Amino acid sequence: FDRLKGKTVMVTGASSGIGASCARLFAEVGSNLILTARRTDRLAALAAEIRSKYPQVQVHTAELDVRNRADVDRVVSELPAEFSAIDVLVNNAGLALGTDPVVSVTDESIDTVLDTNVKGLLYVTRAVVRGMRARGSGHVIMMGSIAGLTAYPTGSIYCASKYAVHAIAQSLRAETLDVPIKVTEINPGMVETEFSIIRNYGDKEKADNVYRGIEPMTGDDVAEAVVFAASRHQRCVVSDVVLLATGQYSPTVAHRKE
Ligand code: NDP
Ligand code: 8X3
Repeated sequence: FDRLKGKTVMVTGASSGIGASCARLFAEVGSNLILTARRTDRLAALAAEIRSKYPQVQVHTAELDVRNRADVDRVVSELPAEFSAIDVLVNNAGLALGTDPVVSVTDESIDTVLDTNVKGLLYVTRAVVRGMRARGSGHVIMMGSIAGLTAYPTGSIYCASKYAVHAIAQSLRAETLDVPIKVTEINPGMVETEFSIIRNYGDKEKADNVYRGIEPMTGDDVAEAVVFAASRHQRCVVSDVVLLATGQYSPTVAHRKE
């Protein structure tokens, strides 16, 4: 992982789960970090933890709601000089809201999930790739999902958002071959983070039920794949990674121990 030492890595949604795990693992391999999310208290605590453990790692935190187009452009354009050349963007911020069938899907779910997972991801990608293109290199890592490969009942909006991530990744890859910019999609299955708590509006019992009888992956498992992809030789692109919990086949098929 020596190739990542001294590189500048931006992680969206770094305040929790997979994003926070990515931040910790990139720090471990010596990358400097731009950590963004809405919950700045969480970012500050994570930055303090990383600085004390890895004093050589530079960390910049910024409050950022990826749905706010103007804020995305401002945060990227106003980065301190030492962080302005982003080598790796981890487009991780995202969520699902609710488990409703199409006929009763809520306005809140439609707007929040598509605004965050699709439009927000595009705003951040656009703002960062402009600089990568100008500098002649870069790597964009998209947090997709197996929900972006197989749609399932009660998943319509979330699945649609992750199918869109897959499409954006493919378009971006084809558009940036000449630079070249690397584009990687990471598509995890079950990962125990705050994802299911948020999806189920804080209902811990429903969230726990998602992982009933199976050992889900952790954010660290996903971070290992992200750092692996980011650390390949310049001649090699990890284009797609699918990660499943052991015993899981698809979003809806898993062997559960009773
Ligand atoms: P968490 O809920 O633990 O983390 C989600 C992160 O996204 C938080 O840091 C949150 O930060 C951030 N976020 C949410 N909305 C916004 C927003 N509008 N602007 C900026 N940041 C935002 O879940 P995960 O770590 O599991 O999720 C990370 C990614 O992984 C998501 O894209 C998710 O779809 C994907 N994924 C998750 C899987 C799982 O099973 N857990 C499986 C496959 C993919 P804050 O609230 O502070 O803004
Ligand atoms: C989260 C995985 O299968 O719960 O992206 O939709 S799933």
